[in-house]
Amino acid sequence: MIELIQFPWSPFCIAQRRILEFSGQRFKITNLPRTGDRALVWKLTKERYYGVPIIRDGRNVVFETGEDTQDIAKYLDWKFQLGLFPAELEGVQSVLWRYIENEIEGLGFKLNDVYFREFVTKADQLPFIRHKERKFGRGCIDQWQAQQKDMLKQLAARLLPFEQMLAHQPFLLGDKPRFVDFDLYGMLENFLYSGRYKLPAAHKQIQRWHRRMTILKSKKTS
Ligand SMILES: N[C@@H](CCC(=O)N[C@@H](CS)C(=O)NCC(=O)O)C(=O)O
Repeated sequence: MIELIQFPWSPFCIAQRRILEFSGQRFKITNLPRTGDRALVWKLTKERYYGVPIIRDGRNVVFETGEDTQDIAKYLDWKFQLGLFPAELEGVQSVLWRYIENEIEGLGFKLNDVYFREFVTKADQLPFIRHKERKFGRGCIDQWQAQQKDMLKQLAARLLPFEQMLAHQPFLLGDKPRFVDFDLYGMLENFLYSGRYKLPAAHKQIQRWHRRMTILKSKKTS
């Protein structure tokens, strides 16, 4: 059985988890014990990777080999024949997933992190803050709190292209869900993880699509 090794709130992990659920296959979730403890990932990847998500499928351990790769999603797509990466959409998807994983993720995780005390256990809060401050500077989470209103406005603006796409079709690139649908879903579920936010009120199409994405099952298995 495939095993997903993850943090439950991580945008990239949520995207892969939703793909696995969509596949209809049985899979197992392993949450890393503590936010700072990557020992399991380090061991499974033979000391080549410490990020999440990774997946273990029997003797295969799959992890991202580059900043903008989609090795895990492509593996799942190949294994379960999900149709997430058709060749004719590869170019447009690769442009979109960079936008999704930078412009959308970059605001969504900061907005969610403002409430980290509500979803990170007390014992994990020190490594969590240290991890953030090492990358974004001391007091970064307080700054994100101060910028919350502006960041919410920016997020709504950055989501507008998706609202426009969904006005004409049920999924971002047509009548079938593709990788970028799951990718955007993961980033937005991370933004929503604290339970303190809603999707922007103006983006009705995104709200409908989000409900659809939450329950979607692959036709192959349903
Ligand atoms: N492009 C990667 C990004 C994954 C990523 O940034 N994961 C974060 C957690 S959300 C991570 O583990 N970063 C390394 C670290 O925290 O040390 C993917 O799609 O999986």
